Amino acid sequence: KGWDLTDDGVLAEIDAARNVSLPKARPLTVSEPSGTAQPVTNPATGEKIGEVIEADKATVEAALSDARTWSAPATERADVLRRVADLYEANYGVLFAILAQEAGKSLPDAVGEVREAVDFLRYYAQEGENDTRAPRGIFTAISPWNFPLAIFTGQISAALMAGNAVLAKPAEQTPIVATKAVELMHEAGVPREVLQLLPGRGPTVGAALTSDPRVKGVVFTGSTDTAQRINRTMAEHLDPGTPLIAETGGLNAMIVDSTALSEQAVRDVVASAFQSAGQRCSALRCLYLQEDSAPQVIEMIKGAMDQLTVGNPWALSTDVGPVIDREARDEIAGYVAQKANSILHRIEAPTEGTFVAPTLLKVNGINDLEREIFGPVLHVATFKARDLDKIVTEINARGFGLTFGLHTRIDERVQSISDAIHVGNIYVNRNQIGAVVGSQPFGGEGLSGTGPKAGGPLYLNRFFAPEPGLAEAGRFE
Ligand code: TXE
Repeated sequence: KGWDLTDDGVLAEIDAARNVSLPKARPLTVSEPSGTAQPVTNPATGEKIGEVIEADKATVEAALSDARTWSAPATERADVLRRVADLYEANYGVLFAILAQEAGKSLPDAVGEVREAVDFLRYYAQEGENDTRAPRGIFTAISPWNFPLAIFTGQISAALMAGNAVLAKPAEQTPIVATKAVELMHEAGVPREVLQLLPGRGPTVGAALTSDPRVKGVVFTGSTDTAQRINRTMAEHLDPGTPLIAETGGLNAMIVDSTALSEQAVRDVVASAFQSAGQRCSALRCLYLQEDSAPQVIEMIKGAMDQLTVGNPWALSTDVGPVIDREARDEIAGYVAQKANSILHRIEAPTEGTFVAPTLLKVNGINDLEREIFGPVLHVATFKARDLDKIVTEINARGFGLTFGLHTRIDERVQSISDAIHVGNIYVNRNQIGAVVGSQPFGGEGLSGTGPKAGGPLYLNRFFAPEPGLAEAGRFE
């Protein structure tokens, strides 16, 4: 089921949700929780929209000792997850409202996010309902703010489907949607001792949940740096062989040669680089254009950027909402200011709130990108046909392997570049955007993650206790 943003009923529901009071974010644990209150703000306006009680040490400790694996048969667990999916669908208005206000999601992005969360629930339910393997035990699930419902739900539903006890720590910025989601999971029948929510900071709650020897697995999505830190913590404190399933950042490239259909390529470039204000790990960061067609394609990209509306995520006319918080805005703005001499194009953005103007920067290649800039900034380089192999080598050598896009009408080129490039997801002549649960599993290689790909048939495997005699895959390096 989709939500058609031109349908009057859907619009009325969304309109009504504008005024609902948002749930108070708090630990949802077996024992009575305690902790300190922190404000939650709307990135578009800077206004306080609510509060979160962040779990303290005692609450984390109690959650660890109260946690129990899910003894219900797999078919029953699957039914409960399907009921969660139904509840998400029934509550879409309030979920959109939270996503817009807490995470700055535009309405089309919010639609996509709820859709993806529902798909994860139904997909893992179907994949796992006949599986008789045993769970590992307590699984920690640590999620980012950029898909605070979809990734959060995907991690938890996979761990639950395998029968694990789950301790979920959402990102600091997005505890409200996490609280709503876990309330719905409990309402659907996930026992409280099987799933507990522990909002709080990475270095405190996150660190505690990845260093306690009672934890038998960690599923993480976030930055590469944090994954590496968690990997070290786990190596020091947890049983050898405890899996870390990590999905991390990227430096994603696309090659557009002179045979490409330029209208289509430009549409895909602009969508990938600027949708969700560039805050997707799959987003295009470095575009390579073949020299002879580059000037024309760059003009077309500028024209398409001029059509984008940056602003209030709740307005249907908005294409690009705010970035997540002031810190992110200042970091991205500082980066662009440093590169002022390389700006090819930049459009208008509101000055109030945490908006960042979509920006096009000239570079020589991916090696000019010092790090992943998680915002609406696209880098563009040009190349000569004879240098294609060199570019592929250059992209591979950066070590990130998340997404890669290619626009060309030369079949042999599709084949040779797809064979040579080391990434988890390749997009040929289409939009370089994330996952499609079930049909396009998503995940990276190298510095971009450990696999297995989320939303794919292998994903559940590592959530189960290993079969005797089978070697465990390594950790994130
Ligand atoms: O990450 P952070 P962010 C990536 C994306 C970008 C990042 C954005 O590319 O790099 O995620 O998310 C917790 N011990 N992807 O800025 O800071 C922290 O509290 C334990 C990739 O939020 O790494 C939060 O809950 N936990 C992607 C979570 O880690 C700690 C899809 C992530 O925070 C911790 C989406 C610690 N010491 C985003 N420190 C993909 N590849 O699929 C922090 N945390």
